[in-house]
Amino acid sequence: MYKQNLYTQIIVGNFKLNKSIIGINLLICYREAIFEKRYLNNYLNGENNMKKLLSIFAVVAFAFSAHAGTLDDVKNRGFLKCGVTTGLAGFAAPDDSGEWAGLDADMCRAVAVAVFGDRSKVEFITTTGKSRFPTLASGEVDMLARNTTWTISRDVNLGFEFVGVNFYDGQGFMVPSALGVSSATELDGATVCIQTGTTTELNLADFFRLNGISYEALPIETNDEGKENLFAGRCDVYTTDASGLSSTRAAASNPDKWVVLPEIISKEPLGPLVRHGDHQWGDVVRWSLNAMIIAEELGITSENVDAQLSSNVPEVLRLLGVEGNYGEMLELSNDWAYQIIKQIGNYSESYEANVGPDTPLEIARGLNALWTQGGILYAPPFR
Ligand SMILES: N[C@@H](CCC(=O)N[C@@H](CS)C(=O)NCC(=O)O)C(=O)O
Repeated sequence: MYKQNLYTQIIVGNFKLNKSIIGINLLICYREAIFEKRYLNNYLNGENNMKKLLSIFAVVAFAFSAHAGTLDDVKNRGFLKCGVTTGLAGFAAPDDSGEWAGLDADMCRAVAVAVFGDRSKVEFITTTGKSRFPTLASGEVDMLARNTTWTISRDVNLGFEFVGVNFYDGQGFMVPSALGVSSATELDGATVCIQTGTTTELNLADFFRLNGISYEALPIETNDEGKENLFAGRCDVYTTDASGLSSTRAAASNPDKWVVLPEIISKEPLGPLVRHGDHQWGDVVRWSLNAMIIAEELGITSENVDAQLSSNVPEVLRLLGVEGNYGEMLELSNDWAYQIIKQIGNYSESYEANVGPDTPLEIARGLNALWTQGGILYAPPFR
């Protein structure tokens, strides 16, 4: 149902598609429908119990072949394909040595570690605001970790599953200090650089309409394009997630020439997402993120994780795979979370290294602090 809905949308939306994958999936849907119908008929016709049982097995087997499989695909391929931005320092961008780095890049690596025990087993695939969803839907990537806002239409209508939030954000505005503007409500008539295919594009329209002011949009495809246009004065304002503004400002030759206005006009909970319907894979990605958050709650870091193996705290022992069979439940090795913490670090380590106050982005923890420390970061229990 979701798949058909999704494919109709993709076709109507005139996205570039990987037609062969869609063809295969449609075939699977068709096969499923036939088996489900046959099973129902058999059942209604009162065939003997063995036949009923066999038909149930057939339906279950086909349901699995159609809806599960990403984890197996990733394992068989030998590496994860992770969709990221075209480059947004702090979230996902190549560092000085050409290695992808950032909060989202760490999310990709954490999943690679969960599956392979090796942070290098990931291919980073760049996506724009517009191309990210067709890229995920068509199977070109196994997941997105691309500062993507969790919204009802992306979750329900596009047929994706957001597995959690790795950065709570909100949309802001940045202008040259020389413009002498101190509030977004003073931006009547401004030219605004805005990335297409984003929530920020829609929020911008809402905000100006609500305030009875007008703007001229200068549509851009990537953040680099946004930077170029802004720095060259082709737009008066850049609006996007506040984290994106911090990243952009840090890249300016003289950051002090730019000011971020006080208004935050939306909620932008950014998180990793997968295709709807593959719950096993969704669980792997969800718990890779949760493992990093829980590790921070429990005070486990990449530095002390080995010592924590002999902790007397039951949840620590469960998380590190010393007790219980949580790895087996996920079809991963039992030390999957230990390896994430050892190779990537806990959430705080990733945050501080990529976007925190000591990085060029200088973003305080704020909402992204743990729920026990005044923020809203909260992971379900590891039990
Ligand atoms: N969170 C918003 C905006 C995400 C977005 O695409 N932001 C831009 C500006 S910060 C970006 O990340 N660009 C990176 C790129 O162009 O590759 C969404 O999900 O729609």
